Amino acid sequence: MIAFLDYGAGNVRSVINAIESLGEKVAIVETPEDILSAERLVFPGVGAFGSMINRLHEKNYLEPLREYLNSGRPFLGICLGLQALFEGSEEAPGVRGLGFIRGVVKRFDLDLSVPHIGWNGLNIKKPSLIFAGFGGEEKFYFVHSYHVVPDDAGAVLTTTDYGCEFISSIQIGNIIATQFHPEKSGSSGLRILENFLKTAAEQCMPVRLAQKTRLAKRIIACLDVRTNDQGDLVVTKGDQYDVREKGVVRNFGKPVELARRYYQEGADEIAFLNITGFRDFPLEDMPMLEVLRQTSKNVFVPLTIGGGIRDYTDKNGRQYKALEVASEYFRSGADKVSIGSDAVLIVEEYLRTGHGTGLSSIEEISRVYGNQAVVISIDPTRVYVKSPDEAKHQVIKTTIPGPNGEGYCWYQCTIKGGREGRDLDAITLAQVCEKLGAGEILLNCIDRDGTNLGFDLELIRAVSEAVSIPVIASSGAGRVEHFHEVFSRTGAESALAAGIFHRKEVPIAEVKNYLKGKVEIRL
Ligand code: 1PR
Repeated sequence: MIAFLDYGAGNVRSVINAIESLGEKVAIVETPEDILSAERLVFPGVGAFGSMINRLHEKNYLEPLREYLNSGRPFLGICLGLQALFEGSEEAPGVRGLGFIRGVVKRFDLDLSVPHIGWNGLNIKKPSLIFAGFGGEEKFYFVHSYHVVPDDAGAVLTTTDYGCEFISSIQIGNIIATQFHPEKSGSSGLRILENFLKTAAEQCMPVRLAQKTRLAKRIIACLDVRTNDQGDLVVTKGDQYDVREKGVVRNFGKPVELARRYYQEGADEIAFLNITGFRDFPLEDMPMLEVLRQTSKNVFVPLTIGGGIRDYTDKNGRQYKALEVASEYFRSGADKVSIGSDAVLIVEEYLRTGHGTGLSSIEEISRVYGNQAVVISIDPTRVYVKSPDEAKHQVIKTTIPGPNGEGYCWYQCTIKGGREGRDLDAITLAQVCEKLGAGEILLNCIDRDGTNLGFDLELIRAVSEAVSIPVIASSGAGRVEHFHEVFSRTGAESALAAGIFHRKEVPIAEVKNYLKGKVEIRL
């Protein structure tokens, strides 16, 4: 039996699912005494350092945790569950951590995108039971803006390279903690968990050739989900956002089954977009929560969910915060939420007043769950102009002239699934969202969506150069070459596709085989 510390934030369901998939039983810690009597403890920290420590404090878990750690019984900390072991974090100045390891948690100070999101490798520094069965070249899923800096290097189990060499896991006796997420790292991650769960495993030291670890470019499968005219929840796919063919909503199958297929085929991440979320209220749209619960039972890569994440007042006048909606999604198995229409309205307000309110969905969700949990989904469309000063927006010079030979364009943001254009450009939107706390940009393009013509490289380049958070290139993938093109010619960290995967025109494995040797990927 594994005691499991759920302090009420973030997606802990995936860790429980991963452990249970290995045949182990999980008992959720309900009281401080449960920590003291545990024989094995798993602590999957998710969210932001300050709110995590506050929650642990409110639940009177801090002292029992220190006592448990000092007893030397087996402990596995994940992500914030590693950072919590330290004395404090730059993320929450003045908030004291558990102090089990001397040292602090620092924010990445790099020219690269932060958060560090994606699949990266390990430089193994000492033998450990968790490495049984490893070759040394495996990649694991990371998502964090902060990394631990111990005073003493003795605890370091692995390091990882991302602009600098940072500590990606520690081990002191039976206390093991990883910055990466084993529960989100496919079969390699499950093996780490399995090794930890075994009581008498051998200590192993897999050898990697002495080169730096490299962050892989991610291939993301996207499932646009909506209810069709028969009332079934289906995966659909539009052409330039029109999902109907001869008046009927296209149906590519059931979301849970398709997500499982893409996981097995090697997708590095799965995104679900509830494309009619802008008109329904997701907490009443329970099927999406159920889709997440079911998917997270056997899909062990990150799951993003979008659609309808905004404040909402129901017909009885009850107000719901976007944060509540997001919390429900995280509890059901989502790792990130993506915000579309609401982000546009928030940025418009920001540009009107010159500041954030502190109460917007982007600010509130990132404060509680961390920046990495907030993705901004942008649905832009090109607006051509003859000269840069013809529009008061961020205009780019284009090599694809407009219908009247225009040599410039700006990218107009839309809301409600592309139905309504707004007086705001995609580059400004991305920049303001980053300031407000967003951790990643999902950059669609209505003009390219479903066309198979390739990604809009000019759009992706312009946005990725304008922000320092990772950008997911989306819309238009039609051939394997398009993925290489987007990675070699823009700053995109990942590429998302839908139609070619749904129609089985280009399987994920074919994309990866083509990229192998050209671009760092997870095989
Ligand atoms: O505005 O916060 O409620 O979120 C709604 C979400 O639903 C947004 O993320 C928005 O992008 C999405 N959405 C709304 N309507 C549609 C539609 O298609 N009618 N889908 C829609 C967006 C675009 C991509 C697509 C790529 C790749 N789908 O996600 O998967 O373009 O497609 P391809 O590879 O086939 O070209 P809110």
